[in-house]
Amino acid sequence: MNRTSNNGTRERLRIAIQKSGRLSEPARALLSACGLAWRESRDRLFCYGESLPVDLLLVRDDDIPGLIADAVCDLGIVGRNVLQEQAGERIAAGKEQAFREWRALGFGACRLMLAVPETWQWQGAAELAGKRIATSYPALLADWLRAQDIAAEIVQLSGSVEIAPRLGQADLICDLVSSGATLAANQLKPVEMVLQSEAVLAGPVAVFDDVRAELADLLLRRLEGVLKIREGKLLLFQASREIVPSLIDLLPDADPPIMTSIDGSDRLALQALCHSAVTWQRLEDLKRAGAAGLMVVPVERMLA
Ligand code: PRT
Ligand code: ZN
Repeated sequence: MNRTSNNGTRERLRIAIQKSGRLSEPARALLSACGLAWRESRDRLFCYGESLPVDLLLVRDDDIPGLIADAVCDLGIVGRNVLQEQAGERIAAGKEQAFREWRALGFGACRLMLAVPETWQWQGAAELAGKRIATSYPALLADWLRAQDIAAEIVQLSGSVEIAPRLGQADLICDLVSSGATLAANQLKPVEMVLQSEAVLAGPVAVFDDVRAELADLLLRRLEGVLKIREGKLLLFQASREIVPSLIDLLPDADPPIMTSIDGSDRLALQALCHSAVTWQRLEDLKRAGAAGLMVVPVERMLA
């Protein structure tokens, strides 16, 4: 499975993704949207790329940065929280950086938050001095505390961080939050944000110097196209030339429209790529401002 050419370079790109968990399905869906397809092996740990020489390795998310550092994998899809925590651990251990974030991927959003018991009348970060904070992210928390110039005790736990205050293991916690339901169920409230996270494409610090460079470039370009149009819609409409500037003001998140004169007249046909949902409200506003023949068209693919 590890195809190497005679001079030792790899001819296929290998991407590590989470085997099962919050990021596994969206990661596969995103790569599929980039035109990748695989043949699954029976053990379901390795998927051989059929449409392109890009294979998948299905692993635990925490293993992904290390697999990149050891060059077992070329790229990985992992939470920024995991990537930055392990980067912090490497710094603390005096190791050089071996991976970095290549691109944010727009899913798996969450925040690493400090959360305190609901009864705590929170006054600000200065209150943390001397307190015990339970977390699975000691390196990120230590960095944040250092930046705030606060000396607090970090209690490292591998799971169920949210019950630590009730068990008397800590005064507060530092954990990932998405909906906030887990905090509320444990009578905790979020007070300070340590990191804004989402799934990212991670890769080595240095660029590839063999065929993987081209494959990685191709993948990045396709990702760019897929992510750019995810929410995007093409808006088609007609308007007379003099009102076009006021219509463009109503489309703040659209690319500059392409305009074509209809029969050489002052009437223009316009097409604008909008980067967020085009709501009924927005269409009605455009119509009121003089646009006609409004049509919203989904975009399937884009290559800049
Ligand atoms: O088995 P493996 O080690 O691969 O998986 P895992 O259990 O370590 O990871 P998984 O699947 O739980 O999470 C993978 C990644 O998803 C994380 O590293 C984050 O980048 C991202 N992510 C997004 C989250 C959440 N949202 C999230 N809410 N990861 C964890 N949570 C947990 C959080 O720790 C807390 O327990 O969900 C709970 C809070 O959720 P809310 O909605 O109640 O606020
Ligand atoms: Zn994990």
